[in-house]
Amino acid sequence: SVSAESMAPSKDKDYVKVVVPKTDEQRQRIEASIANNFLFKNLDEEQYKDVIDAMVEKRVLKGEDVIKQGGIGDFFYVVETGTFDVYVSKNNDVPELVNSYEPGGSFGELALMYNAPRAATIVATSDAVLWALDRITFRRILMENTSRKRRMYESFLSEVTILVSLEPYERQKIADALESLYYEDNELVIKQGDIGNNFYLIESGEARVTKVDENGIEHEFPGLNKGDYFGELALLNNRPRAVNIRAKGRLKVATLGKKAFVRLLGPVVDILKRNSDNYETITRNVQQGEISSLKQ
Ligand code: 1OR
Repeated sequence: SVSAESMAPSKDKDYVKVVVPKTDEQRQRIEASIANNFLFKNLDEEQYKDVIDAMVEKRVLKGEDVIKQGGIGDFFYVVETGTFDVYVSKNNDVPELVNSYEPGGSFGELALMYNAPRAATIVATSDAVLWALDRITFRRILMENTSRKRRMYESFLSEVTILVSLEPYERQKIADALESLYYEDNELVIKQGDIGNNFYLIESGEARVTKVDENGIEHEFPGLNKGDYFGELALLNNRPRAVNIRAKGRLKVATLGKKAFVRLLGPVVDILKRNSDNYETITRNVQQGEISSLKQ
């Protein structure tokens, strides 16, 4: 159900703000739907209000195509309720299932960002409620941030060994969710025994790895460098942090929260788990006093 649109004048001469009238209840539903979506982070109050003003509620039935591959990009969508499958057909072959979305997810940004045809077909796999944002508002408010972040992390992520098997689009989604943090020399990034909430990639600098054993003796392990990752173990196994990680000199990391880690690194979880088997070998060697050049 698409309600009537009205246009309100704005300070900027180049555009008129889109204002689709809505109830408080609808506003609350939008806010809940975008609360954990990275594309909506870092908006100022006015941008946030403009986005909510412009959104249109769209109800779809199970089996309906919301987006057709090859079509023209008109709206960006956020999922309030329901589920969706994503199909891509290459060279007119039979469409292949490549992705899916749940409540809180969003799709349809590519065609709007790059003035390109729709890259995929999106079909509702249940009855669903979407919030649609028009192309102009999307480009005016959400695009700058999104493309800047994707550009910023693009070359770094393409060099991270653990991520090489991912599709470029999967790395872009990781870029959307990353945040960079700086640590000064010797500052603690991860404390042994703590609960783990984040996963880290080293953007620049080095990190030291130490572990305190049952006798209170701290052992030093081989360090970590640019492109290496850490912090996955506690997230994979729901266990306390296994080691201390400290900055060695100035350290810059890109970090993902636990939810984003689970959602976005699903395709490489097996590799992460396989690599973590090596930790035991490294630990044994270090405890036997053979600090070797072994690295994961
Ligand atoms: P859009 O405007 O092109 C289709 O309309 C949307 O599907 C697209 O924006 C994305 O938001 C979404 N490749 C391209 N688009 C995808 C993909 C995808 N997944 C979701 N969309 N791939 C799947 C990566 C896991 C790559 C397949 C080769």
